[in-house]
Amino acid sequence: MLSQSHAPVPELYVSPDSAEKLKREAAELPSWDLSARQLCDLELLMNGGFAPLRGFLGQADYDSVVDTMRLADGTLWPMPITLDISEQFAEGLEPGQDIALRDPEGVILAVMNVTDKWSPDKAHEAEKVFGADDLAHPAVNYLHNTAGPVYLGGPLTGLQSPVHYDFRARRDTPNELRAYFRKLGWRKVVAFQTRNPLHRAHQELTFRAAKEVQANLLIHPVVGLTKPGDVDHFTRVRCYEAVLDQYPAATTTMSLLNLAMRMAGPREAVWHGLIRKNHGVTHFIVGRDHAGPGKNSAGEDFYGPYDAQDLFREHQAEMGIEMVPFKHMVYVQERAQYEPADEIDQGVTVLNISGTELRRRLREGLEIPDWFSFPDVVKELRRTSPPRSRQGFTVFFTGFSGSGKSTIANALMVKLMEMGGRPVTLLDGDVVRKHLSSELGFSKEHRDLNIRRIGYVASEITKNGGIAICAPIAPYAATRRAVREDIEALGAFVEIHVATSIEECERRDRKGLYKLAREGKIKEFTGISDPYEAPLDPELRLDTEGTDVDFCAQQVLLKLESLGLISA
Ligand code: PPS
Repeated sequence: MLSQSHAPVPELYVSPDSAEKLKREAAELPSWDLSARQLCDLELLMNGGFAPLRGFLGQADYDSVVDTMRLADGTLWPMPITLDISEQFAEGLEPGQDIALRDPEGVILAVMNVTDKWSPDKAHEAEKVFGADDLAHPAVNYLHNTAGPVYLGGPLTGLQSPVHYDFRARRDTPNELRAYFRKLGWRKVVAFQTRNPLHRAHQELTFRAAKEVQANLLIHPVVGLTKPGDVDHFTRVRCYEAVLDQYPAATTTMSLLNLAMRMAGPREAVWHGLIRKNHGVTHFIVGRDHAGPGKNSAGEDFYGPYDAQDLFREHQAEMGIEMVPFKHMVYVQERAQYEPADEIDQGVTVLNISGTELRRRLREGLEIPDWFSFPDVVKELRRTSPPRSRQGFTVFFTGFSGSGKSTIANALMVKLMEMGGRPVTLLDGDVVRKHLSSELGFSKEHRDLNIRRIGYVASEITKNGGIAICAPIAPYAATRRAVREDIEALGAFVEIHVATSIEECERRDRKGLYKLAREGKIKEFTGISDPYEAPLDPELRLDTEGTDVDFCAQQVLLKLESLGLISA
């Protein structure tokens, strides 16, 4: 029978006095600014979460971990923890040299004695560790498109832990958690790993798992890096705090784990188990498709639904942590309770809401029933994902000078302000060039910079729930697409092509600029002596010839309404 070991797990920190001295000396060393993922890895290396590792893997350990899931000495370790760097930084480095590892603010957190420097075979790493060299896997995509081409390995001297200002009271090192369990007399602890908000089914299954093995329960959510597109950890932690009230206080606790997940399914499950073992946990819940990365580029699952459980089971004796297989819980309407899917009788009504359906309901402000989640959890999720009609968005007009962009944009702004509800900001071409881009001219490079600046401001407005109306010429399709991508991560982007022909713009020549352009007095004039790439697929194309401004603005409003961005 497993029970918690009382010995502390080894950390890599030196004493505060030595750290001060080493920090001053390390200021002279070549230094590497850690990426977000490396920062998470470093924290768990230093605090013993990744014990027995004593630093980023050297080449022999890396090769062995990739091929056999074991360090070179045979110890089970399924995940390569590597320090990837640029060619440029690698150039001057020699094995034997010390380097300083810094956080994004430049604070030196650790010194690494570089023992190994090599260029990994990333395709091989992807095949072996993640099961396929397929960019649809988030960690494979990271490996090829974000991670540097050279790896460094070597032991670490920890000077200080990365600083967190959020949820400080909820973060514990492995030794802090061990001490907490010891103090409370918790000899058996079952951990639940999660990167999603918890709903009633999760509460039910974790509670049952703890009862089944007669253990205390640790909710151990990941707040480092999870799968792209997940609910942000601030929202999740508020949700977890709401769910925590549903457990008997004396039996359950929660602690946040600053892990950078890889979504590596079976290998990740074993890795998660080893990390939890280091945190003083004796049992670990492994569910269906644990740490699954979603579909591959052929639309199939990367791993079988029970591969993670099988691999964990195979190694659990060696790991010293026991798996509690997670049962898929479903809501049985007739009995008004959750039951394991494999234990229910035929003929009863089973209710379920998938993750996709939940997101749709949140987006559209639809009902989320009480049997599915807790009212406080739903309230938190709604606060973060209000319905589209309350989210920020950007309306991006593009067209020739004098096409009518500014006039229509102004009319739209006034109509939206009349409706009220969200702040509206107009980023008109001329206004932006006066306040944001006064030093820029009209070369391609300057126009692109100008549009990227407008895009940045619009993305901030959109993120914070406002309406940004932009009205530059924005002649280049690729730049408009880049702005769209930035904004769509935060809210809707509605592109409107004001399709007034160049002939009509020149005929109107409101500012007299076309005449000057024809005379060569203004160079690089869009449509006359500079290109304009018309949008191929805008959300709306406005034909201004023979119609008035009010009608054009009405068409935009109708489009916004059909997209669910404004409601009656
Ligand atoms: S861009 O290409 O999107 O950065 O242009 P934008 O910031 O919208 O600025 C266009 C306004 O600047 C005036 N202007 C010129 N336009 C095009 N080409 C040249 N060479 C040029 N020089 C000055 C012009 O008045 C544009 O205003 P709008 O409001 O579009 O008529």
